[in-house]
Amino acid sequence: MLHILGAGSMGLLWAARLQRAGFPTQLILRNIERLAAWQAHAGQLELTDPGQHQHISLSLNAELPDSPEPIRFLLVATKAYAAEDAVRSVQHRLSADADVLLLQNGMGSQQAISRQLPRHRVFYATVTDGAWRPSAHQLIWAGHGQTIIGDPRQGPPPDWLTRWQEHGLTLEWHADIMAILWRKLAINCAINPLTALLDCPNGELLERAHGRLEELSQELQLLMSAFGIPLSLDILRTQLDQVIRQTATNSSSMRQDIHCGRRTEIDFMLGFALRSADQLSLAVPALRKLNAELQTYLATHGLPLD
Ligand code: NAD
Ligand code: KPL
Repeated sequence: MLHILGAGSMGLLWAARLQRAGFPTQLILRNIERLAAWQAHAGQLELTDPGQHQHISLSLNAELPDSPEPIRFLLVATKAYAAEDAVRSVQHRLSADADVLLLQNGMGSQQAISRQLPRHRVFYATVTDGAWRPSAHQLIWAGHGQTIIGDPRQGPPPDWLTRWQEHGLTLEWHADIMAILWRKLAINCAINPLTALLDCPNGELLERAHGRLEELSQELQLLMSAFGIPLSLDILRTQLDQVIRQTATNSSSMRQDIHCGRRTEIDFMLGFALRSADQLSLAVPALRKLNAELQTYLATHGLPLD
């Protein structure tokens, strides 16, 4: 049994993908109200995959964090700011050999959970799929992306990954997941806050924020290099340009969060980058200015600043 903590867009997408591939899943919902609402719909999920012209209906089991069954495998699919508390709520159920897989965007929550679970193997992932929920029981898999999984302690790939791949799940293993997370972080630090501040889709940044993207790329490259992440400025510029072009019509996750009045994951993007720069007394004025502007913007929208 695979336990999935958090039944939002990513949790439901993974539950659906795993269950359809033949792996039984169990959702863990936050409280009795959410469980009752889920069960009132008989646990039904309507999954629409417009790219594949598919509409699938499936039934997913759910339980509460204090359910008695031990957890052998835990997929954490909450937002970054909720992940530590969510894991704490089920920590007592993890069996000694349980593996944990973290899907959170940004950085910081992963390291905190690794510290929280020193005796378990905790895997990190970056995900570029796009999924959203028109309602609690409907999920749109808007874009198929890439999922890269790795072990921050650089251990070997786990057996479950091979089994999942053999059953058709497209997942990649990377021996240096920290480098992958840093690169994704750099891209998120450059794109997300600017699209939020300019209130524009990703593609418009190329015209409207070219100079700022360049300043940010330079600082992010210096920061990564200081943390031993090998990435030349040219490659970072090229990757950033590619992501902006490939996602030109997308609204970044931060812009979407702000539009919906939701807390953003800023603290796990710019916040993490600034704390990392502080650790090494590295000057990053462009990142700092961007963070200050975003804090003001969030405050004017009545949203949490972290
Ligand atoms: P979401 O808000 O849709 O889902 C998070 C779910 O976690 C919610 O249902 C919430 O109720 C639940 N939750 C929070 N605290 C909990 C707790 N203590 N116990 C149980 N459940 C709890 O968020 P999402 O879009 O699924 O994003 C999850 C992560 O994946 C984020 O870090 C996000 O940046 C990343 N991500 C999302 C997408 C996407 O397209 N949605 C793509 C790539 C990466
Ligand atoms: O990951 C993203 C996000 O919006 O969080 C990008 C790559 C910027 C795509 O929108």
